[in-house]
Amino acid sequence: NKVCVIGLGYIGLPTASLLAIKGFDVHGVDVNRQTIDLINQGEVHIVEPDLDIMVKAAVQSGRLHVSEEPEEADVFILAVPTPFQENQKPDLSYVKQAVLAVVPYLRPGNIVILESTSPVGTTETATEWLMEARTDLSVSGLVHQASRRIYVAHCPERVMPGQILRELVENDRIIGGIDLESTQRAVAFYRQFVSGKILETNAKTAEMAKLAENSFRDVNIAFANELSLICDHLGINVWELIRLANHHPRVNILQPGPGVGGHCIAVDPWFLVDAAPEQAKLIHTARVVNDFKPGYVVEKVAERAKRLKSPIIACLGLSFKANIDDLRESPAAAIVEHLSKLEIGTLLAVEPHIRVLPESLQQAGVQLMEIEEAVRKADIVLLLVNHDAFYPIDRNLLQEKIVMDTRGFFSESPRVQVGV
Ligand code: SAJ
Repeated sequence: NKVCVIGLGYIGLPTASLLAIKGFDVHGVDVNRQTIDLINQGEVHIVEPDLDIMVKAAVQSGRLHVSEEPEEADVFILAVPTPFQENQKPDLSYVKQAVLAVVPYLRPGNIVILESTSPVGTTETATEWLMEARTDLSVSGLVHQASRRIYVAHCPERVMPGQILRELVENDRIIGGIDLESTQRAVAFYRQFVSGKILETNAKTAEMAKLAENSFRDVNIAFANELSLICDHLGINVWELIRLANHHPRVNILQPGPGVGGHCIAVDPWFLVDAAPEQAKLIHTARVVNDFKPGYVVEKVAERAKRLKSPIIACLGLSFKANIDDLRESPAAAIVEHLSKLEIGTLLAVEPHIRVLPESLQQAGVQLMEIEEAVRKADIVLLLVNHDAFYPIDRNLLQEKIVMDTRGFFSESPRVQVGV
């Protein structure tokens, strides 16, 4: 079986190397020349545990080769970006580019699988693009068309960054074909390397399932964030409140934070708001609540800083969530950048997972520092990311500091400014 994977990002590259390791002949395609050269040397451009070992093994086995052009294959997997800028339309240009790139190589019997998180209906639209370009092929179920038949399906990803390779194999997978035969052919393909359950449905439901999963999480995070705003208003420690409420056997309130980052949870709900603006009210409001938090944190810190003469503020954590080095779409990084523009004091940044500050923070005069030194120097300690690496910090150092904790990280310590 030969597989052509279009898009070698944090889904495409792990998928391509896993398939090669499992014995498939894999051809990977990307538009980025540097990515291609790196992979051909067995290196990776993505921070993901064990991925470099997998890619090196896959390339050395001779079963993974990558270039800028697709090749003929039995299965084509499209794993390209589907960016969505709030208040705009979903950007399907990368999907269209990938579909048109594979068009010349399609043969009867091929399966085309869209793995990118997409607005409901994208897989059907992509099928129309294919049919317009290749009138010699057919997606009709009629018997006399069997010899020209190709199959199209959607199979969304739900891997957790940091555990991608394990989850790719173990997670249950939803497979939605544009018709029953497409579903069944795609299912037969995934059964060859997925140990999780294979769940069959149609393409639109598969697209919707991914959006529902991440919107579910965003709404639940918004509920926690709204509780943090209410508790600040009422003078209640929200961390204590949630800990107590979660003792209810059927209550599981998530954790408030300084905002929702990453390019999944903060993005996918917008696909639903865009598709059903009149109906997706709770999902839309959750986005508004979550996107309100960064500005709220900046306002609270500025309020406290203004009461001090030229304060030093130690900002603990810049990444979008704990124990990773990804600063893309990170509320923590956005908060630090916003604070630097207010010029309310000296900003020290502590981020154990990076070596160099992003250009924007360097230019804003923010200094990257080890946690002990930053906390000693600071008047205000602002905890933005609950990195495990912050646990050892001596709590006595915090006694005479103003601690603003957006994650309930120090919540067991007394004298902690609640909420935020
Ligand atoms: N967050 C909170 N409070 C919480 C949980 C998360 O503030 O209680 C924040 C995090 O700090 C982060 C953001 O939300 O800024 C997203 O965090 P996340 O833990 O959801 O991490 P992601 O975005 O890396 O992973 C999610 C997962 N989806 C679900 O849990 C439904 C993952 O399984 C998906 O594969 C991934 O999105 C994706 O690729 O869609």
